[in-house]
Amino acid sequence: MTPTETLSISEELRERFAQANNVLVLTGAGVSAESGVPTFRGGGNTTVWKGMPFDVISSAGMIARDLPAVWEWFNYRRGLLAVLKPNPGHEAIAGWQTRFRDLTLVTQNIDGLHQAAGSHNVIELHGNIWRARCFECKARHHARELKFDNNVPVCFDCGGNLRPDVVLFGEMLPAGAFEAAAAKAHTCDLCFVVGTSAVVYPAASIPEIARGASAYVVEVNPERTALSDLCDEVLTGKAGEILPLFDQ
Ligand code: BJW
Ligand code: ZN
Repeated sequence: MTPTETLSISEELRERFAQANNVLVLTGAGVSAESGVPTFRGGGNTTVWKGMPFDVISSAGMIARDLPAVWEWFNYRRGLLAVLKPNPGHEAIAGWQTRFRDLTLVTQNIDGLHQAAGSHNVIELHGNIWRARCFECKARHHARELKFDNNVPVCFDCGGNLRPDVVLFGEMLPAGAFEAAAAKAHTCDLCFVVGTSAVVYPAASIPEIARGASAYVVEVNPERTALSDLCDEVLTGKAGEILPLFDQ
């Protein structure tokens, strides 16, 4: 099937949006691009850091080999994120919470900008850069409680080494997160896929599940992606420009 590709919202989609009860939104790095967060693929100045591609530095192997380097990388990125604000794309999605009987927001992003825009109960598939967790006792700590210097931060509870509470390549997703998202994908009637290249699994399977369960699937992205052909409609453009149009 070839999806309809438009710069504006079709009448059919406006009607479906007006009638929808159960809506699922899957977001990726592109929804935060207009806030100034670099994407992973297709540009962005953190794609390579100190000569290492992100899938090397953000990998389970690197945690095992060089935890201080992983902390240095994440400290650098927290520094970039600290001054950034949600954009109209995040805000539009947050506004949809009161518009539908059930809105499920599933994000691959670790930046916390959806929550900063007012979204609640966000399913974070890949963790959150503002949290750390203990290797030993598994306790989670907020980054603002931690002292960052050249050493690996340690747990207040047991003194064990901490790591960023994010999901790196080759690691399992947080217990229950994918299952909760997949269950909502099975029952949603409208599914938005916003700002993701849809190449990282299992996140990319969520719209596939929704489509398989007969949901109407809409992509919002300036570029075609691995998922475009599966979608019912592709809205070609920036999330911060397209998503607010639904409220006009
Ligand atoms: C705009 C825009 C604007 C620009 N508006 N849009 C099945 C097949 C093959 C491999 C696998 C498979 N299942 C699992 C795997 C392995 C692997 C995987 O998927 N690999 C593929 C890449 C081949 N998956 C995993 O390892 C996952 N774990 C797992 O499956 O556990 C089970 C297991 C364990 C062990 C062995 C086997 C299985 C974990 C994946 C964790 C991903 N982690 C990262 C890093 C997080 C930490 C960090 O930030 O450093 O998460 S990778 C990176 O990619 C990050 C993102 O969340 C993720 C997705 O990227 P995203 O969001 O799509 O961003 P981009 O940059 O790719 O795309 C941006 C898009 O925005 C573009 O399309 C732009 O056009 C668009 N855009 N401006 C709207 N204004
Ligand atoms: Zn601990």
